[in-house]
Amino acid sequence: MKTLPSLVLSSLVAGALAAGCGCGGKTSTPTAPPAGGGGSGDGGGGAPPAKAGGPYMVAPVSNGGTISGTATWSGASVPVAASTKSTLPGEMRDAKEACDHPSNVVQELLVDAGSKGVANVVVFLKGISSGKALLAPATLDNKNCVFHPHVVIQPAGAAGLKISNSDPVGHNTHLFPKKNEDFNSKIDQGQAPLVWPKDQGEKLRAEGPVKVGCDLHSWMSGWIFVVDHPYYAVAGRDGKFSLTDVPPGSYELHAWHEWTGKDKQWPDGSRIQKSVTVAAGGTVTADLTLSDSGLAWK
Ligand SMILES: [Cu+2]
Repeated sequence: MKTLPSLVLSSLVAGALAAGCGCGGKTSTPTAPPAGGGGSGDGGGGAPPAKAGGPYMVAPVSNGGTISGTATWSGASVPVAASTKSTLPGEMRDAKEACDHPSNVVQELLVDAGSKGVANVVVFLKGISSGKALLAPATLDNKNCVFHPHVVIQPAGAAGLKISNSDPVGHNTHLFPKKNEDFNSKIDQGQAPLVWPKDQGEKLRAEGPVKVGCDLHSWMSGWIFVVDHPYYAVAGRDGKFSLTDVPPGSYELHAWHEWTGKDKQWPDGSRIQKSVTVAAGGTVTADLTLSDSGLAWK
């Protein structure tokens, strides 16, 4: 039932999908790159250098910086009139109602009515080799006949992604990775969580987005984004995001959103990048816009 752009103009709901951004919008432009930039973190009191090309290494970060910003809708108009019935994934009334009325489900593009903040933009550093500890492994839940959260980050080096089912009905979670291991399995009501990759010896190899669907409920749509370190964030309902404890240095900052515009130009969503330099204890602001032309840095 994915007609054109699924979109909801919704008022902010405290706590919902929040990325925990406490950034406050304060901008601090780094004056000069610290010595030993390029992500090795070996200058300015950052993390010690990691072996180039090796796996991510956890190391103490002192005087780390912050990269924060807001993603907002910048199109001439919001592409689709909001449905007053629309709700976020996980906010449906109950599973049966949700499964019986899939048209209520809005997932691909969430724009806040007041601020025009865009939820679910993934922002991450590319190629950072050492720093803070990996975050706790994520869980992708089948909840009220949608995936919750709608976009889930999975660190490549962490234990597998748990896939659970909180619904009183069965699901069949189907992942569509291009490079990582396939996954296609039913998960019954009350069943213990499954894990991707199924073979725990199998590591996720490729960073990037993986489409998720359910073979039993065609409207169910979600994304897993594989990142090989903990420096990532998913924009909350207000479009805000924040990467914290970043070792001082220069990095490639990447941003991704699934929105493909009316013409479906980007099968794997829209992705952009730019260089940023984080000074010791500093804050870099990296605001974004999203429109039918895709993502752009502001
Ligand atoms: Cu399902």
